[in-house]
Amino acid sequence: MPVRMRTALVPFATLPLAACAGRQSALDPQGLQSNQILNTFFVFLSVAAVVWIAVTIVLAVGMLRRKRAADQPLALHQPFERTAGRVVFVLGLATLVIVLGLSIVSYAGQRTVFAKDEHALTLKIIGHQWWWEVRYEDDSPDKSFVTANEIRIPTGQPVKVELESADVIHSFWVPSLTGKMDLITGQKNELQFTAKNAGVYRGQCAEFCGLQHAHMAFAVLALSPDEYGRWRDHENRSANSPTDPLGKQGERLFRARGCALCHTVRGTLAGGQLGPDLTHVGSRTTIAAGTLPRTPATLGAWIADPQHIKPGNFMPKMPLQSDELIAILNYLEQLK
Ligand code: HEC
Ligand SMILES: [Cu+2]
Repeated sequence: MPVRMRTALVPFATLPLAACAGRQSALDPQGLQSNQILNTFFVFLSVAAVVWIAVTIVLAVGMLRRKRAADQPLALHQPFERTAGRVVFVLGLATLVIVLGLSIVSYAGQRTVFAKDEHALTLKIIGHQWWWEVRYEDDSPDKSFVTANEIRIPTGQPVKVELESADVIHSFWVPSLTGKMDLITGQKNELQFTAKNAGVYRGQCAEFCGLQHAHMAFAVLALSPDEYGRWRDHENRSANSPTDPLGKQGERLFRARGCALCHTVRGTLAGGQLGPDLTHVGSRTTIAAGTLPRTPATLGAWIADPQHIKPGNFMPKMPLQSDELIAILNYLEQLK
């Protein structure tokens, strides 16, 4: 294709942006904060567009009505100089007013985006290379629990996430609900958001954090308050104990083959801290930080060779016989 034709096609490459909607889009806000961010964005965009169009028009007029070179280019033309001075002054003033106006719009927006609600539901989120630890902490420890890579929240209620990192800097970003915030080692950052509508929103680490950064996603499931309450009660319980022989064998192998060194399954002897909590892994929607949907097939493939699915991640390929793999898979599937 000739270069000129290719260049002419470039603007069309942005067309897919027009379809930005759904699970992960700042242009389709589903939270109070993301709504505010989008409104602020549109105010900035409109003002900038008006200024840009005005400048382009003046430039075009200037070019079309170009005067012939004067006989004495250095001679001053007093009335013209005065008018020009006034125009520059007025435009300078207009720039000042626009910048101040936009600052005010931006500050006003921050009141919503960074609002703090004392009664917010508080979660602690810890970034790991390359997955998310999610801690639901209650005043009474018997109502506190840990999960991973999935955040369930009630709609209509402010949610505060306290962000920390276990290793390098990560960034918490759910564009449909709110803006970004970094997770930094040794520092506590906070972000608050309120989901307006029930739905599943995708979040993504937004700060390059190593090899598998692109596979460090998570799901936010906004549920009705009733549904959320039921989920929380269930999630707070210890893991199901398998009753069938295969499941029992799987539970044994989970410890015997070393899985328990890195993973916790509450209510069992497995108490490892290096990897995601698996107490209710069977009811999560994805595995490996949003890399794959959770099905028996993907879970089996992951246990068989996690390095194939997510090269470089910190779960080693474990040498398992196929019958051992089947037993462990059967066990994990029961951890609903
Ligand atoms: C050396 C520590 C370690 C060992 C041993 C280990 N894992 Fe993992 N596991 C991890 C880490 C770290 C992750 C997160 C990987 C990622 O997503 O980047 C993980 C992720 C997982 C996940 C996905 C969880 C989720 O919600 O995404 C499952 C399931 C799992 N491991 C099962 C097992 C089983 C079964 C074994 C034993 C055969 C095992 N693991 C052994 C560290 C370990
Ligand atoms: Cu990252």
